[in-house]
Amino acid sequence: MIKKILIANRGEIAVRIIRTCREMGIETVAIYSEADRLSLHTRMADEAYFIGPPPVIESYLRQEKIIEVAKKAGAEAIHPGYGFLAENADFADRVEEGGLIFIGPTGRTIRSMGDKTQARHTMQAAGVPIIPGTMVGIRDIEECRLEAAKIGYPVLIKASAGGGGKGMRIVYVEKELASAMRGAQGEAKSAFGNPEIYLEKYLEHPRHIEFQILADQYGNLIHLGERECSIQRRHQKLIEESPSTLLDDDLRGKMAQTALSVARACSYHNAGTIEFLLDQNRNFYFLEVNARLQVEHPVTEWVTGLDLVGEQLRIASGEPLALTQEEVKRNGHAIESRIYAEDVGEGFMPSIGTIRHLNVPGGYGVREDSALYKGCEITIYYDPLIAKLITWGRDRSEAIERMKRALGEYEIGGVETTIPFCQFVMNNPRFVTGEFDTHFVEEEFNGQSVGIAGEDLKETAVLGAILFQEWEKSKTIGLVQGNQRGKENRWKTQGIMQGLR
Ligand code: MV4
Repeated sequence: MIKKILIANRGEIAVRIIRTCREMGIETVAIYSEADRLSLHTRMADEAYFIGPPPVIESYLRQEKIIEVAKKAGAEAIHPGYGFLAENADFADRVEEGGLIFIGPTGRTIRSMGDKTQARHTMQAAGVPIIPGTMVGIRDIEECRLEAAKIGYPVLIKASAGGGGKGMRIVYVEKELASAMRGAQGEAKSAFGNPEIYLEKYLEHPRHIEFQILADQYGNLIHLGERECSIQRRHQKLIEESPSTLLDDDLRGKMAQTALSVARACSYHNAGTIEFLLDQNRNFYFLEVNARLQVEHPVTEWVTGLDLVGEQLRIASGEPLALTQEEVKRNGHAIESRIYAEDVGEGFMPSIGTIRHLNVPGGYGVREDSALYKGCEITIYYDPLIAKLITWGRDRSEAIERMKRALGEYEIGGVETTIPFCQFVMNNPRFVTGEFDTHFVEEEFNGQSVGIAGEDLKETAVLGAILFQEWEKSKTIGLVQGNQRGKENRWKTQGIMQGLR
């Protein structure tokens, strides 16, 4: 077993990885930027090395520097977490060339899945269903017209080097095709350095469901079931859960076998995620491979009882999978609420500041993964995801009720957060009945609950005055939040406080 690893990341995921390492007796090496001198990951690791100024390009993305630190510290492996260098094929190669273990799949696997037209070919050859569309990149508008007519409108223009939604254009009628094509090519060139695009049939109301897989270096593969990730806004996931309300055992079984075929087809090892889109007739199509540990991995951990970071470390150490598919048992239901430092009332604008007040929920069936502490700074330099709140229930409705309870306990003072948005979702009838798709947020949420109107105005004014007094006394925004008269008043309260400030 690996004895010492460097964690090439920060925030909640670095803390998450350190925790498992400690349990397994693996020594940890943190790296930190100027902005993270006092951060939790810096303090929790056994050793920590300064790597540069706050901007990621000068710190967490410095490949050679990070590898040099790993060697100097005597680490045998590098865990990239998610984001930053996690899916950088060149980094994975460089780590291995430096005689270290990259905790993830090979650079070759990452590269082959990064090219979307190549991935479509590989998957088609493996008998995996892909969304109808072109199998090669498209260069000129005539070819584009021809192919779009063959596929049938609406079509979606995607970047060959893309992923995550960048450079995509929906086209409903032929006359919009030429300008959309030019736009997509320009965006693809500036975002990925490669202007190549291709076409797919546009699925109008898809659900986004992904399968977690584990694969060792000896060709053994298992799946750990699915995660439903349709509750998102502009490609930023907001709520995830497992299992999905849409799948029955038959469809789950078919998708799982397909996910394993995908992993085999790209010689995948370590923990990975296979993304699918499902159309309104529950036809499923391969979308992408995520060659990393994902933000939402805790929901899978909770329903399977497995520690995914532990499994990653064992696989990277060269151990064969310790369990067979038959030994994977799924139990109950888990939901994750992503807490971003964003102002929901201001179009999810990032909110920065010092955490002045913090009360973290707990109790039966509640897990909180974060790197928050009272006094920590939320800056503009890094991702606004500051915490993940996960609840478990024997069934979905118990997990939802527990999530409502936990969100109501959560007090974060000093920055605006998406807690009120998560509360909105937990109370939304379409979410509760499971009748939603990837358009849920744009259709159901328009920031309405943040405002104050009509009947509520008088009560709110009184409440605001009381709260203002409390605020003056305490001089902390956090105590004001703590004094709410019930969770339904929370947004009104925040609206008032904003007005008063
Ligand atoms: C699609 C699609 C509809 N039809 N492809 C968005 C991210 C990128 N990985 C692929 N994405 C989509 N591809 C076809 N042919 C809709 C999306 C999409 C989406 C997918 C998953 C989760 C959220 C999404 C939000 C908007 C669009």
